[in-house]
Amino acid sequence: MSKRKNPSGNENLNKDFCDFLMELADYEKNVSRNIHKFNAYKKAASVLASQSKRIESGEEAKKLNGIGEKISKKIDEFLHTGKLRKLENIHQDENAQALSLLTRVSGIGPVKAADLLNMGIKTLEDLRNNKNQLNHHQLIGLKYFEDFEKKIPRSEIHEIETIITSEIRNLDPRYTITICGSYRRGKLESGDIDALITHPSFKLDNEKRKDHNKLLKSIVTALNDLITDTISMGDTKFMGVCRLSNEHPFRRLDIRLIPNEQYYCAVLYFTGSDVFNKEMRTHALENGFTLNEYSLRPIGVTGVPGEEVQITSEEEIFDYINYPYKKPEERNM
Ligand code: 8DG
Ligand code: CA
Ligand code: CA
Repeated sequence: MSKRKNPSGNENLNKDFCDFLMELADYEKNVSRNIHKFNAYKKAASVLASQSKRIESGEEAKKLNGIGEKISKKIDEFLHTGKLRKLENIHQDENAQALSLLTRVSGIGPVKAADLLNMGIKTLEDLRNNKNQLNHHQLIGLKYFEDFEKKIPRSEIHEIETIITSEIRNLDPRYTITICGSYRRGKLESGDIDALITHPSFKLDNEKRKDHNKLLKSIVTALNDLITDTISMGDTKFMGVCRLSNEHPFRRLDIRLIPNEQYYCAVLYFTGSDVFNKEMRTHALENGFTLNEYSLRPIGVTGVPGEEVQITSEEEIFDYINYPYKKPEERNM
């Protein structure tokens, strides 16, 4: 794992707090299925990671945006005892451990994991013995479980980016290709590869829209040497598996074909981080705009979103909502 850096590029001095908060966040997502607590823990971890000083007490932490009474108490407990009773209990809880393991399989979410657990399926071996319970995505997740857990070094994504770009430009030099996600934020390692593609003729209101699934098909075909498995193939979204060479692990690859008008909102969204996206959406709302992965729209006096704003760069989105521009590397929250 790369060290979490705060925005000034320094090492994260609160990493031990962030680690336990992220473990609690995962627990809330996968076991309790409490999305509010999940978000609260992630937000708290993000705020602590962005501090340029070591936080010395719960009281000090509580002054930070996004840290309340409960989390500040956990920080005190951790500072005083070096551990958390809540996490100790979770570690002792067999069912919680099973749910955490099952949700590590690509395609198995918290609900599916709970179903499997109810059937007595708790381990990878149980999954291998009950393949009839799994869909195509989950079977691929199981098949490549070990490889999908491995982080992808930046240099490897760069090589994959070079191949994708040259193969697609071979089809048509007017394609624009952006690898988003943590790679675009400058991370040294990523969990998967998020490729976004657009083309000047790929417009929202194009009459020939129904032909566009052929575009994505031809792109995936052109990447035949790289792509090893298809998880799902829609008109605009490919989910699959790729491998640089026999010496490399199998990697998760998503390719999205985005209408031209929506490209920069999509690039912004899929660059993340998700905590950054949330903050930016909140800021947009405070400035009278609604922002999502498709568009930026002003909110009228009646509270109804108006026509989408025409956007031709990421910077424009920041400008419209009066938010100082942040380079992708500054969006690691
Ligand atoms: P990683 O793959 O290295 O683990 O990190 P990542 O690239 O930041 O995460 P990701 O799960 O691949 O998602 C890519 C971006 O998509 C993320 O940075 C922000 C955006 N995004 C959200 N919410 C969600 C969501 O619920 N699911 C997914 N897949 N992406 C989301 O803002
Ligand atoms: Ca990613
Ligand atoms: Ca992804």
